[in-house]
Amino acid sequence: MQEDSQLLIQQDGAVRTLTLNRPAALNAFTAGLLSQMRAALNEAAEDTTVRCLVVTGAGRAFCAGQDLSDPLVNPQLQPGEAPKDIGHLLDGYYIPLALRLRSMPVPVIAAVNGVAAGAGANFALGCDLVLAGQSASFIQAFSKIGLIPDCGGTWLLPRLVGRARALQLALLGEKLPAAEAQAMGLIYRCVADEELAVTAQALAQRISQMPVQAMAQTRRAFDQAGLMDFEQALKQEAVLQSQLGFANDYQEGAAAFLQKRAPKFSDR
Ligand code: T3D
Repeated sequence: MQEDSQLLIQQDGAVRTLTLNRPAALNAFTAGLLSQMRAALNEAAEDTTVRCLVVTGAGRAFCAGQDLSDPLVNPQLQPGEAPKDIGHLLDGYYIPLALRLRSMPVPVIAAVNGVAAGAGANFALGCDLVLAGQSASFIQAFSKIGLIPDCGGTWLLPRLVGRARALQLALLGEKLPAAEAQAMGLIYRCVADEELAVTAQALAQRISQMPVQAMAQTRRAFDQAGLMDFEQALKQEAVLQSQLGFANDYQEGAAAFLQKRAPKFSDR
């Protein structure tokens, strides 16, 4: 692990942990950090030793969203300088990152250790299970700088908490404490700050022993079912169940149940 890297990568057994590491800027995303995160997700997706991922932040924040001082977006224009098209930033960095995250072949846990703002909040919410420390918070900071939620926020927020609360969060841009985020169903669980890392690692180790291929397909089925009618969703279930029925994990899971022993899952 290189301590001076913007993204730290550690592995413990089948669990890989990616730590955003720009604590002085609250781990705000630069073009470099966005590229490193995408590359790390690609590597984890390719590496069959990885069966669960944890993403977290170094220092007191999870991620403050886009680094507003990054030359790619720097709005402090010189006289006569034309504004940059920030749509290119989304096309080139955030869209590929969000799609990569949402199509990982293994479950991804966000361990939100402090404030998660803007694209940092929506990157966390795009993960499969979101754990947060009690002092963490979520801020849809976009409205404060004249933007709309990105990194999947317009899709994720209404689905997670409904239109009324999604609009409340997105329009007002207020700080939502982790406990309230759990209460409204935005995240999985809020835990004591000092228990966050150990809880996230224990959950990841537990998941790494589970049938992760089926878990990744469950995420995919949920995401696609949101765009289908009931009958289409039933048919999608049949297609995916058919595929999984031929996989080793189903054979192993069913056999282990009948033989009254612990299963050993291996598909990915
Ligand atoms: O062009 C585009 O932007 C397109 C892409 C959009 C995607 C987005 O994510 S838009 C949203 C961008 N993020 C924000 O607007 C959040 C900005 N940050 C804040 O509102 C606050 O920092 C927080 C509420 C997150 C935390 O507040 P606080 O009081 O705990 O910390 P702080 O003092 O504001 O920040 C500490 C340092 O981090 C400070 O640096 P300094 O003064 O100690 O040298 C601050 O400038 C830096 N920092 C925090 N957020 C960012 C940042 N630096 C650059 N970019 C940031 N987003």
